[in-house]
Amino acid sequence: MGMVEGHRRITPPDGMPVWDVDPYDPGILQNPLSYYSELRSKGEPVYLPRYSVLAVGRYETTQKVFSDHENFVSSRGVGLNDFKLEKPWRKPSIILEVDPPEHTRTRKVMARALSQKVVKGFAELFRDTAERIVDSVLEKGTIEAVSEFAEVFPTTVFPKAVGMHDSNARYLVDYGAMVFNAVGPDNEIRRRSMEKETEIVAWINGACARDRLSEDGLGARIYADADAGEITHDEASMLVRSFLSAGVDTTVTGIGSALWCLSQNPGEWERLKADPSLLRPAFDEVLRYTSPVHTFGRTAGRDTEIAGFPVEEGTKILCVLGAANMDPDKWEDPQSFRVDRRPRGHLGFGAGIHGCVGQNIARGELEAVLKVLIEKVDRIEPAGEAVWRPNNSIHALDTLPITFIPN
Ligand code: OVM
Repeated sequence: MGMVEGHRRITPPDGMPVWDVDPYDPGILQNPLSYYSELRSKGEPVYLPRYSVLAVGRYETTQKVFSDHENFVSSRGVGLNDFKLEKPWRKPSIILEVDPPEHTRTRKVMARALSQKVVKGFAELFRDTAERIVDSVLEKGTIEAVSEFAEVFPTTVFPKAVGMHDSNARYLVDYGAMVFNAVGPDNEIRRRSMEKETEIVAWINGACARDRLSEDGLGARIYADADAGEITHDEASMLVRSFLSAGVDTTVTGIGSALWCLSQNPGEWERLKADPSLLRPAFDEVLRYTSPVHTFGRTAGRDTEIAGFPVEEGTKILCVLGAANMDPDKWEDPQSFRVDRRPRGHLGFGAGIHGCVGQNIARGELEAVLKVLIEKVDRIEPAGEAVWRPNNSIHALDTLPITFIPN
């Protein structure tokens, strides 16, 4: 059996479009727009011989495949490795890399811990932290907004929300990069982020233990559900690991990308300042426009079809969420950033039963940051070239020079 990147090599059916592209080329990962449009224009699905996978990028099909958990499973991994055939780099997540019925129980526990009601309890923490950071950047004037703003907010509030006794901002950010790079191929980008794997994984796993957590955070809520018998205590520590895997890099990216969107579109910044009811829609538009998670995969759990083409069991399908979020058949003038677009159905949080379970807290963080910005800042101006950082599944900035001008 021929293997490619940890999954079975497939033979595409006659007539399926074939494209000799490497979607994990650093240049494409940094500036993916022309790759997105070419992918959509080839037809669907497209066979990529480089990795022997299918790819979808038109909105309708991407949405459909990504949310069809019966045909396209998550339990075999959401990256290129087929967990049924090769051992994954870490123990599979018991919420992300699992299907119903197992998924249903852990999802329920996580959804309850991350409910709107719980997130409301963090409002003051989010607000105070946002004020402190914005005051400090206004004093500096010009900053590198990834390291001095975007990374600072989540690495300050998130460990407190989870209730971590000891936090390490560098480890949290670097672990996120590992987790998201690991869903891609074994390329240079993935290998580099794994260089400190042993050290970082040891720290992360240690931080998930009950005795490393306070009694009033998100972690304690999960362990309380273990006490109540809904999950085991080992499962509780795995769900805390999911917080640390998915909660930091994603929100760092969201903040950085929001600052980028608003600095590049001063008219939209003015509209947001004039109408705070646009805070939430503006964040959704940031997600649609920048797609922080640009690609996640699924595996055909049985023989099935996509857009009329047969798809055999074991086939990996790349769901290019970034391409779907820019599909002109779905979105009017998709390449314009509009704070009042209200992009219903965008795939920035995914879709279906695996749709982002942390989106309440992500929204709470972003809305707090944007609210303080519109209260204190007059203008947000580019102060140099923004550079994107290649990652196999996250589309994030590496450097973002920005000048903040106070009211
Ligand atoms: C996890 C997890 C959940 C969502 C995203 C993610 C790949 C990880 O449960 O570990 O990043």
